[in-house]
Amino acid sequence: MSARQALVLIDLQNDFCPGGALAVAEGDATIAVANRLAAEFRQRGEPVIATFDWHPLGHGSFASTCGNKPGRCGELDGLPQVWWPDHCIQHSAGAELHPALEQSAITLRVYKGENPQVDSYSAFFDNGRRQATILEGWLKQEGITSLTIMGLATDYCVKYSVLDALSLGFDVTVVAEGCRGVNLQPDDSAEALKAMQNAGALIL
Ligand code: VGL
Ligand code: ZN
Repeated sequence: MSARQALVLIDLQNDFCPGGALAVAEGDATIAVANRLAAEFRQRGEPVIATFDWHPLGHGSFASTCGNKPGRCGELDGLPQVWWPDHCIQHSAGAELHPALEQSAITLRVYKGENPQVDSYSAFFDNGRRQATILEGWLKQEGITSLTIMGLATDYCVKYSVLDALSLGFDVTVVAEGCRGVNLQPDDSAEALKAMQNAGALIL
């Protein structure tokens, strides 16, 4: 049997798009790429997975929770932490998928970042790798060995999802055209793509 494939769309939510709480430059430029790829995957009967950054009010990664400045770094649960503006609050408009994303193509929704004590960039594990999402178990159960990954943001959730997927043994292709980064430092996205490639991802 040939490798079963899935498309993983990372955090294509309003808060990461222009006008959102943690807006990524051109974040909305990823939506057309996602729609095109999702249609191709569905046509072949392959699943399309959408992840959600899904924080409770007062999440520990929010600068506002502990009186920090957004964009600065500190420590959360013993791990280095960037302080973010409040974003992707569960059930808020900012946490919804971008309205132009074709939602009928989505097979599985994966939520992360619900534990207020720890941030969770990867679609597979929290940043301390203490708790897993449903994603790995679901992919194994479906016999999927190969992932195409794109979304927001290149230098955080895409990067850590890709590195975890590789470490779990999946073949990973990253569609760079479908990714945009936060770029707290101007080269962060380019460096993230390099790190994913060095770890074994194919960058398209
Ligand atoms: C993300 C920062 C904080 C992301 C999520 O989706 O890349 N970045 N939370
Ligand atoms: Zn977040």
